[in-house]
Amino acid sequence: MDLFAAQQDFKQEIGRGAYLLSGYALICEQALLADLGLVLSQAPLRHMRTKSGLALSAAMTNCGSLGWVSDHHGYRYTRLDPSTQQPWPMMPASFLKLAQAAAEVAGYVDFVPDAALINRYAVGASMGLHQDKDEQDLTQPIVSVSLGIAATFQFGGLRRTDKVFKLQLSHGDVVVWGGDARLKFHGILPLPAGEHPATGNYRINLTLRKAG
Ligand code: MD3
Ligand code: FE
Repeated sequence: MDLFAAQQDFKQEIGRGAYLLSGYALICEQALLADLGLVLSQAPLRHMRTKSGLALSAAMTNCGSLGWVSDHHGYRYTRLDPSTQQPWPMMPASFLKLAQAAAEVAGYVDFVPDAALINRYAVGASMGLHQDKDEQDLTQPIVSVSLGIAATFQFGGLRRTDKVFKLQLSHGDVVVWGGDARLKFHGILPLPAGEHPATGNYRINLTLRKAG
């Protein structure tokens, strides 16, 4: 294999507009983890509730100028963290640079995320099939970064009942979701018990979005 082919080998189109960049976050893992710690100290993880009052099983927080929240009113993006009434912490440069580089590798130029949703899964935590459509401009991709214990991701179609395919997302994997993939149903199966040197007994997922 030539060098060019070797360099491209980590990139795999897993659906129209969706690109898995295997291990792409490992180059900046230490910076990501350090910056994540700073964000979590300012905007602690919490279990948000749905409109119907059920707690989401993944603990969540945000950084960037906008943050995704769910409560008895429903889902939306806010400028203030409802638990501190302060602006969400600034988006760390390590998050921004990684997301922009990944988006560009996948063919999405000029991606400027203004929101990073941080999801933390403990053993048994899951995320049911859903679509992400609370963002203003759905032509902008979402970049996801998986850290820690591997999880099984489910990726379906435009209808909840469409057939899903399963994909393992491991520590350091980055996926860019744009084009036709942007509005597809997706979710995470219950996290298996485990331990990872970077995150302990958790899986952490960052999703970088242009929300506003
Ligand atoms: C496909 N998070 O935060 S990341 C979410 O692992 C979310 O925490 C999951 O779904 C997690 O909304 C999955 C992969 C992902 C993220 C956003 C997408 C896949 C997506 C948006 C559109 C299509
Ligand atoms: Fe989602």
